[in-house]
Amino acid sequence: MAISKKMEDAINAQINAEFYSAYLYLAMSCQAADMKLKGLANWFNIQYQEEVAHAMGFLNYLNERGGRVLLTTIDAPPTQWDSPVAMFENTCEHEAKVTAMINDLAALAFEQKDFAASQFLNWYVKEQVEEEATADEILGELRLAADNPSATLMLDRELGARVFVAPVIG
Ligand code: OFO
Repeated sequence: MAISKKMEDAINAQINAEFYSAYLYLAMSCQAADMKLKGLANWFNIQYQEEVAHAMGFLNYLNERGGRVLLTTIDAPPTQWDSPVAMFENTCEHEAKVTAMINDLAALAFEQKDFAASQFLNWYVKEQVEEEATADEILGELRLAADNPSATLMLDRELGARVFVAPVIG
């Protein structure tokens, strides 16, 4: 079944949103590096790589379904956050928005009886649960450590242990 124009447009918008996510986390990674928080910089750098993988997952899927990928302008992310806590508050807000977009895509697939797209989107639905839970957990830990430099440093070490594992999408 050929992909509908509406689904094609929605996936193209999602490709742009995932690349924006990548850009946002790369900006956070750079500020963290500037603050000498190496672990935090590492964590956001890996998040950036994951977002590129998410974008590529949609891009490859649209190609596979015979749709036309259209790459559009990526908005500039903010360049400054007041603290690591502010970065994760922004991350949580942003991921909630992305979840809403993925849910809209899943609803569209369902409405159009595009079960292939539904199956493909399931991966992203589950991934968003994990994305939101992880960001929320780190935000909680950072809030607890906020006024304690040694706790912040310990947390930074933990965040430095994250490694990139290319996701198998779909
Ligand atoms: Fe692609 O999951 Fe975050 O934005």
